[in-house]
Amino acid sequence: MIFSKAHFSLSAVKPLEKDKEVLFIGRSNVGKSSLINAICDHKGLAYVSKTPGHTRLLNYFEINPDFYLVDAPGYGYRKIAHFQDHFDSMMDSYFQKIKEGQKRLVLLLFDARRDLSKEDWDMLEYLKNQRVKTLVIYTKEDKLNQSMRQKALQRMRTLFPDQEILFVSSLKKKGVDILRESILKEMDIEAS
Ligand SMILES: Nc1nc2c(ncn2[C@@H]2O[C@H](COP(=O)(O)OP(=O)(O)OP(=O)(O)O)[C@@H](O)[C@H]2O)c(=O)[nH]1
Ligand SMILES: [Mg+2]
Repeated sequence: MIFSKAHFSLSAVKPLEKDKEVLFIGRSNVGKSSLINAICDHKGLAYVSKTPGHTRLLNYFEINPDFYLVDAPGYGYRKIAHFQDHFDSMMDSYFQKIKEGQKRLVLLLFDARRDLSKEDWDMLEYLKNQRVKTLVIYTKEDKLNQSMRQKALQRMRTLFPDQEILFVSSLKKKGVDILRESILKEMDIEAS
């Protein structure tokens, strides 16, 4: 499996501008780092924490020399002074620097149990204005009971009628195979 070769490359404030990158975005604690670990089948690859706001930089995980998974800091965590400004300028610089021929995919993560927050809506709007394909991912699927699942599905169909959406559980490894396939397809990489 191509993802099992993953290793931590480095933390950066500025985008590294690799050929192929998958950027994981979502509010703090939504499960970005856990999902990277599940995709790469490697616990402890990305730092997972119960305390939100741990990650401040872009963390690059190399799958092969031209292909990276990028763990972004979580948004919506207000306890760190000036963090939002830092985050906004980091994102602007990330999207502005994308060059012709470079492949990018954004995975926008939402907690399947919650309504979208103001910051989630702002991020959706922001990403609409970037010319990068975005996949919406609902996380922590294992925490849903039958009625929550119905509610989440309904909400999802109303909010994103035309959008490809995936439910995942990093804990139970649910939806992870399908997500790997989508990533490889978008990055134009043969599964091996
Ligand atoms: N039950 C369950 N818990 C999860 C799942 N994914 C993540 N978690 C838990 O959610 C918490 C946050 O997970 P992280 O992966 O660190 O979240 P993050 O989005 O990287 O958080 P920040 O780096 O602070 O932005 C941890 O306690 C994880 O164990 C999941 O699929 N199911
Ligand atoms: Mg994290």
